[in-house]
Amino acid sequence: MAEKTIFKKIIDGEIPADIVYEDDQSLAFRDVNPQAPTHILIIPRKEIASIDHLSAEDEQVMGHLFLVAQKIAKQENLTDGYRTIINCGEGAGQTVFHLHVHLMGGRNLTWPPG
Ligand code: IU
Repeated sequence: MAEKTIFKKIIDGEIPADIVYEDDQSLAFRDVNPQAPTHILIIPRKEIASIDHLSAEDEQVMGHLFLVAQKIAKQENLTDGYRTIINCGEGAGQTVFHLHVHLMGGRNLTWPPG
């Protein structure tokens, strides 16, 4: 069996994380290396490696992750705006192969990202 990703270990409670939200389908926790005052990762409990690994049955959970992002943005008081990012593949900077939505805010975010 393939080695568990670090995020699967967080889901399974094997390693700690600063969890800010959870429900039956998702979990959200603070990034250990934040790139903005608010930098939270929202992940599905289901093991999906990346956007490239999505199938039709994942349509609902992907929408759910963005409703969670909206909820957390309110919770974090990101009234000036925020950004959601999903890196897909090493060339795009993905380092953890459990799909995750970065939710970033609390500072002026420039465009385009690097
Ligand atoms: P990426 O899109 O795969 O590059 O994002 C992975 C993120 O996971 C990155 O921002 C890391 O700082 C973050 N992270 C974490 O929060 N906790 C960890 O134990 C590890 C990475 I490894």
